[in-house]
Amino acid sequence: MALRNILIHPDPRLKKVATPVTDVTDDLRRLADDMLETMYDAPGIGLAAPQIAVMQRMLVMDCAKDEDATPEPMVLINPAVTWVSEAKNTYEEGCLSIPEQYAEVERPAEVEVTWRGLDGKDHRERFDGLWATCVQHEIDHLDGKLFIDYLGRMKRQMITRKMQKLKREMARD
Ligand code: K1U
Ligand code: ZN
Repeated sequence: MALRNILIHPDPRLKKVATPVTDVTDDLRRLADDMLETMYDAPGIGLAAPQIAVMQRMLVMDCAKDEDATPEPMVLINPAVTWVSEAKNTYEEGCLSIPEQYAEVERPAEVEVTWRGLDGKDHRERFDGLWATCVQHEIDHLDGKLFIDYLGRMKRQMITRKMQKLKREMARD
């Protein structure tokens, strides 16, 4: 297993639509392991493959409540939202590609998602609470969308400028 570098916004790769996965291979299983290790190390509750510059439709997440809870890692290949609730939920979201910036985003409170698992089988599940917020945030990454795209132009520009400054500082160090 290996830690991967997480891309920081703005980066053109974070704006691209990722490509469907065709086969569940050992390479893909190794990529999933790396993604989970990178997510837990960050730390985060989700990570999408484009965030580590792999333009494939795969995401990992673990929204198990507290630090002492048993880990509940999930790997979703080619996920698709098949149903959304009318009820909405607002959550203060963060993003590992936009460090230390948080903003309230309103999304459907419940979603049904289908995906292929690492077992090669098709899965279908309804998510609510933080799991619902997280899976929508991660699927957005696969479609080149960031949580700041839900904000007004001024707020989005302010965050983008902060990230440009952060990247300049990181490049200097
Ligand atoms: O996709 C990502 O960038 C990961 C992101 C997922 C996410 C967070 C909040 C709402 C929706 C989706 C994160 O994990 S940011 C870090 C974070 O939320 C967190 C970190 C440590 C403990 C608990 C949460
Ligand atoms: Zn994110």
